[in-house]
Amino acid sequence: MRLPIAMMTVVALAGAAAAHEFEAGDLVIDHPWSRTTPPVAKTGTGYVAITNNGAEPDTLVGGSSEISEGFELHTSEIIEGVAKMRPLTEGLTIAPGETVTLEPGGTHAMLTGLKKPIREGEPFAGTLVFERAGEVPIEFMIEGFGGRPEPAGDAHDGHQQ
Ligand SMILES: [Cu+2]
Repeated sequence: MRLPIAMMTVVALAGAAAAHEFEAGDLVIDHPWSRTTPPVAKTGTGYVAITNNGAEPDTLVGGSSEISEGFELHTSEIIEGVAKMRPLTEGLTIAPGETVTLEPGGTHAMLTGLKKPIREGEPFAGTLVFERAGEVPIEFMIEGFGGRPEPAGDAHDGHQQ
């Protein structure tokens, strides 16, 4: 998705209460967020929008969170009507001038080996690792499961053991 800069500013202001962003070189990392999990969940998810204002592509290759053992990039695809996940082993490239959005039902960060449930009001620290921009410290805000519409066919429950 490509949004003009001016429009992004308006969106950020409109959501001022909950919006937060991080910058790393030419990258703007907008509103990393996560979802509450049931007490027994072994995995959580992370979402974020990343804009590349530079002249060179950069690639998100991984990351970490303080509440999980692992951090994997996954993408969801609908194959013959069934949502399936696959790891993005090649990373996620953000072309110059582009915004890449990790969101429910699409590409997301899988937080594996959760050390504790994710609860509302308990934001947690993490990092995103880029090929060019390097390791960028961020913080994930928490939204409840009703916080954003759940797309039909999101197979995310398939991850929760
Ligand atoms: Cu996943």
